[in-house]
Amino acid sequence: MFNAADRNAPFCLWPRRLYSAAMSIVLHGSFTSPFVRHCRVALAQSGLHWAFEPTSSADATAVTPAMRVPFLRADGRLFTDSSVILQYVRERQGRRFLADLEDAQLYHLANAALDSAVNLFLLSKNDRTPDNTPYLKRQRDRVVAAISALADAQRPDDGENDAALRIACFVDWARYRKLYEIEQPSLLSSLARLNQDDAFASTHPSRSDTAP
Ligand SMILES: N[C@@H](CCC(=O)N[C@@H](CS)C(=O)NCC(=O)O)C(=O)O
Repeated sequence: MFNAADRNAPFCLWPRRLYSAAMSIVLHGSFTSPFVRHCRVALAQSGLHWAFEPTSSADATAVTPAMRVPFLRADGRLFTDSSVILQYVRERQGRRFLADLEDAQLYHLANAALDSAVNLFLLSKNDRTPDNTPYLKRQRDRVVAAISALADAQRPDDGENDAALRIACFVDWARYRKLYEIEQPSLLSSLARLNQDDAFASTHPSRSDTAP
């Protein structure tokens, strides 16, 4: 657990009961999940007082009916999907989550691809692959088609734009897991720009060294 009141805050180890009482916003999730990463970035950008509690999807089972990470406890409420967590954070910032139709289209396309890619990744651990399960071929085709469409699309470069962030979280995770060849210059240059923001760079899936 660490205090993440601002993006540069050092990690500090508080006894759990003190920390739970002091924090009214606690994000639960893993260090590698791209959905969790997007929420961590938005919270770091928000200036809100919040904390991160490393939580596995297995641990989420007893807490959230979605049985996944991330989930967020905030103001006595439980939010069980990254999209609604982002909406909560942006509204607390006085901003709209996904300001227009173009942003919504890009965000949801990247999200559809990310959902498929994560499912493929998890199923591959049980030897379910596109080669032995026809529906998974369709899932893989969706990921590949979406990567191509996202590479061709005009994307906002604003580091707090949730369409740009969702695409970047997807691309960085897929590269980290070595799942897809993503070499399109438009996607890589956008990723490089977002990496200039410490909130994004410090949450790379390899950075579980930040775990307390
Ligand atoms: N739509 C969800 C997707 C979350 C998700 O797929 N999380 C993965 C980790 S990256 C998970 O917890 N999977 C466990 C499972 O599906 O049982 C969101 O945006 O929060």
